Amino acid sequence: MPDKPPGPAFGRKTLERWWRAGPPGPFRPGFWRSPLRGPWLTAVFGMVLLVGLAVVAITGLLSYAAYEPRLPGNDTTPGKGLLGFYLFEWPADPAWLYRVTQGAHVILGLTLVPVLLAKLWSVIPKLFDWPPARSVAQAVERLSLVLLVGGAVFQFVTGILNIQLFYVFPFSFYPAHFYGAWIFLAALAVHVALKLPKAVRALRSRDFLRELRTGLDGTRPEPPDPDGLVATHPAAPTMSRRGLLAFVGGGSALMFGLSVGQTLDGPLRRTALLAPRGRDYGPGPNDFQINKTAASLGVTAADTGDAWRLTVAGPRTVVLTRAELLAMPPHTYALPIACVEGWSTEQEWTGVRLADLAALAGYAPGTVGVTATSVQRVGYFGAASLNARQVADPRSLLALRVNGADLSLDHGFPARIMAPNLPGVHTTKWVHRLDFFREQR
Ligand SMILES: Nc1nc2c(c(=O)[nH]1)N[C@H]1C(S)=C(S)[C@@H](COP(=O)(O)O)O[C@H]1N2
Ligand SMILES: [Mo]
Repeated sequence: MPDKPPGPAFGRKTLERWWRAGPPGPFRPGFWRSPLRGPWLTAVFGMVLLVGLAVVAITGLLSYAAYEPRLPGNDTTPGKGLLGFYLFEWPADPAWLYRVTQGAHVILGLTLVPVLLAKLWSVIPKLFDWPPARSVAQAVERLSLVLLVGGAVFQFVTGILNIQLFYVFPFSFYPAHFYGAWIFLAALAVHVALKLPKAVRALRSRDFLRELRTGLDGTRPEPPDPDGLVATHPAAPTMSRRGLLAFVGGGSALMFGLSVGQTLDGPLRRTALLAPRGRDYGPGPNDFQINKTAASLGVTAADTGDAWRLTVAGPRTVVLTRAELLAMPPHTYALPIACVEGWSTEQEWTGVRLADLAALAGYAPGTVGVTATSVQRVGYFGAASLNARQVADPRSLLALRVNGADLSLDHGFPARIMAPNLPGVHTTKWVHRLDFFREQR
């Protein structure tokens, strides 16, 4: 008969031990055993991400400028405050610019997904650093990492959901992705400031080309590092660094190869297996990608039939039938629809110059912007404004025809906006009102 009952299996002693050594599992240094983790590997992924994300960030911010949020009806982020500091008058030339910047934003973003995952994998032991905070400085740094990783994941997830599913959020994509970008960029700036010297040193610690020549046999862990990325009890390697880099690079190449086709017209478009707008619709003049169908937005034949009129408003207000528009001087230009989702397609549009319509409304072109309003009553993108430069460009049209045929209902019959270097979202379909306004800047 023992004189003392046995103590509880899980008591103060255990807790004390956990506090010193960390709870069992991933918090213990011996848990992470990949012999490939180390400062050099993390720095390689980090540098690729740094350069790639810089391009994604710049093209993303340009996309916001292309939206011309200062014009009536365009701003989805009224609370942006100083964050709009860099906005400038978006040019109409070159016509393909937004096609390239937004295509690069989306396709490069997709291409970086494997690199982002590899980078997170390479630093995962740090997530379980124990104790949670050794000093105030370290606590602040770890909190900034929450914003960095959380921000990156949020931006990639909202971006990818948007291009795959077209605005499925309980909140609007634009403000979420815009504010998320600034939070992420702020956290990234802090991270780069703190880590860049270390990353540069780590990169210099190994010869990249030599690493590419080293197979599994020669693969050894990096020397122990103060940050604890290198495993304290490394397992035997099952893959060389070269193999890992090839795996991640191959993943990126696959993402790129399966999405770049959405910006190419012609047979290569069908290679965009990862892109919902990668398919081929047929040879007809109206057989190209449709963002939102007329039916999905409740646009009916009654809205767009014989009773349809275009109201052109300025100092003079003019009401025109489609026949009257067709009687005005027609102009034809090949211009791309370049969607914020990254897909784009060039088609040949015929219609009336916006500058001619501005003149009808009593304005000298070059000084006025225009708000185009659709007959659409539900959903987003029923109205958008173009700046004065866009209105004045001779290629800016109220398009009535495409590829030699009347616009189909889904492509915006009776009339839609089509202009050079204009984000697709502002090529308003089923236009029934044009309000010209003097631009105040
Ligand atoms: N009225 C209206 N116009 C619209 C839209 C819309 O939802 N409603 N979608 C826009 C978007 S996001 C794009 S990319 C283009 C696509 O044009 P398409 O459907 O003819 O390809 O139309 C634009 N015009
Ligand atoms: Mo779009």
